[in-house]
Amino acid sequence: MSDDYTASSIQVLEGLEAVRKRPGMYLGDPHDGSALHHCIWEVVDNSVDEHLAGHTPRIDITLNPDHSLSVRDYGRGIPVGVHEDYGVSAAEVIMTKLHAGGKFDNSSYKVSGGLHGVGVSAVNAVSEWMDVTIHRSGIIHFQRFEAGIPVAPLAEIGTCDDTGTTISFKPDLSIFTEVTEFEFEQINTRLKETSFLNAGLQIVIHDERAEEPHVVEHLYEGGLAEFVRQLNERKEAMHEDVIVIIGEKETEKGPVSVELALQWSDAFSESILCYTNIIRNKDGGTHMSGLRTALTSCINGYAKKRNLLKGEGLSGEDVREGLAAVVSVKHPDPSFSSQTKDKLVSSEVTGIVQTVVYEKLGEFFEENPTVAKQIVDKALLASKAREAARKARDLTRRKGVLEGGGLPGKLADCQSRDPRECEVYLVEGDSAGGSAKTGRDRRIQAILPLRGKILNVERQKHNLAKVFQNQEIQTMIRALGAGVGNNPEDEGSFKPDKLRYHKIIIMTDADIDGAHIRTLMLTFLWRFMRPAITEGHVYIAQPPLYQLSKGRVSKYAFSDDERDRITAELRGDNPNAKIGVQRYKGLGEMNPEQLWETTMDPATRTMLKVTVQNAEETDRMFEILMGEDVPDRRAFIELHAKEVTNLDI
Ligand code: 0RA
Repeated sequence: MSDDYTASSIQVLEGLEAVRKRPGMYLGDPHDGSALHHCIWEVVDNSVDEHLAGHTPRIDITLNPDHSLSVRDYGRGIPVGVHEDYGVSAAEVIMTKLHAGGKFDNSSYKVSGGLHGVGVSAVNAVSEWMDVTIHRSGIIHFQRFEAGIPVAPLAEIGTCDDTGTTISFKPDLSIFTEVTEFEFEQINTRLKETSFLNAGLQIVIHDERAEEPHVVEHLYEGGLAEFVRQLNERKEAMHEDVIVIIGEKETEKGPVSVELALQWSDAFSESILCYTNIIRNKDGGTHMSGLRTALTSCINGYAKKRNLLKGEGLSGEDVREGLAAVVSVKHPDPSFSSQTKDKLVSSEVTGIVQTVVYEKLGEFFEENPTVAKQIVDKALLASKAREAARKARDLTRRKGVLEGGGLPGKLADCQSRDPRECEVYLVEGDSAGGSAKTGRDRRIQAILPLRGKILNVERQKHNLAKVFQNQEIQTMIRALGAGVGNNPEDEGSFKPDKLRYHKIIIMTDADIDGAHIRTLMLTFLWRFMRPAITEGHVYIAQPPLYQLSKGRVSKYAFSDDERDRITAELRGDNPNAKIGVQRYKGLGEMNPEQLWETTMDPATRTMLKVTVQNAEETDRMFEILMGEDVPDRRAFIELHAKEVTNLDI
């Protein structure tokens, strides 16, 4: 074999080893499920590229009973000929060499091969095994890899009369810990989004892990317009048709195209999703700012021209209230702020999106004056409501100062002033609050008892004044000391870097009421202090469900399974030892020492960290669970009832 071959195969091995050693750098966190699922997107992206190139109308994803996953497309099939530089099949090069995907085919706007980033080889490296099956030129080709290394060369194993590629892989569980199972909901949400963004692409997901296989199919001929319609599914749209804007501009780097769908509803939130070459940019970027500028100037311009404005102009926030929009940019050579592509920074995109949107939306308003008037009226209303909320909040702030220092009287604060080590427990009820105050480590743990059910802010979204006047909510805002409200441009809005405590720990009883109170608190935090959640400051305390005792030995159990395990352990060889079982219904039943020992001691406690996979889904969940619509809630609960394992009736 040539020296070149030896050199490149060493390079391949080193590359695979690097991925196995530092999976986090290539695929995201290997513990919390993000890298595990990233593996799927990486493999699917290759097939999406094959669709973008016009060669496959459909992609099948199968969750197999052995916990492997298969992705099948009906495209041209990965090339199988010997690659001249490497002396092995092109397929093997794609499967083993980092970043090889893009080099074989230089059509623009590829999702994979340098855009998402790492390519299928990185997934191969972290898989116990990966199989590739290629139907091409009438022949079925097959190759297996283990930990990224070929078990044998690509082999011909049969004949076929179709074309396409199937890649199956089983994640290596020595690399992925904690979350080790593929999550159907997460996969479904993401792939549904993929099919919205690729009008006409059929994506079929087969979950074959349970006895009863589950198949879900996504095919949206309407693309982005259907995406927006679904974002507004539970809202009252203000205009029947989704507005669709398409444009393209030539740049030095090649053509940049813009596709935008938008619709206003009677909602109070805004949700604008941004994509570059089918990849979500969750922090927006230049397409987002171009769109925002165009919206503000277009709507203000129209309102002025028609004499609809009374006082000053409408703010960006006002015109975006109730807006659902998806903007998808295709760019031959985009730049992002980081590896994870969360934010687009290509500066030329601002002007392109701005111009395209300004022109086309202006035309739409001229042709649809009734809709335009409704949109302006909605923005005027938003502007008034915002002014009222601002006044209510200022009043709250002033009152806080009058009461002395601003900290609420019910707060038992901690001694430390270093927020990084400080924790605040939001505790249900005064009696549990009392135990927590006595039991805590007063150096770093503060206790804020909250009385009864706090206000359901989901039902008061349109009445912000009422939210800010609520006693328990004022108390929370003042204790946390970081402002309130999710619009960073607003003075007094929530700023996570001002938090007085880096851990906000919700501690409620382990019963249905406790779960309800916890949800009310989370709803408030999500609607008014969202970064506290998204930046990982919110936790849920886990009080024990049982105390088990035998003689002087006593242990705590946090679940029924654990109760059974510990009971067996305490019994030892004597099946008749009668073990004392105390079921805790409320935090109040524990004395301060027990509460500290089981739930609050940082050295031994377990807590759940609140995380969010998908902001739109979370929004929808709060809307359904906490909002006004009873039939919707019933349907949601019925749908998820089978997932509920722990009902206490
Ligand atoms: C490189 C070149 C060609 C196709 C592909 C890659 C390809 C890769 C994957 C990965 C999953 N499915 C895929 N389908 C195709 C084009 C080869 C030709 O010109 O025929």
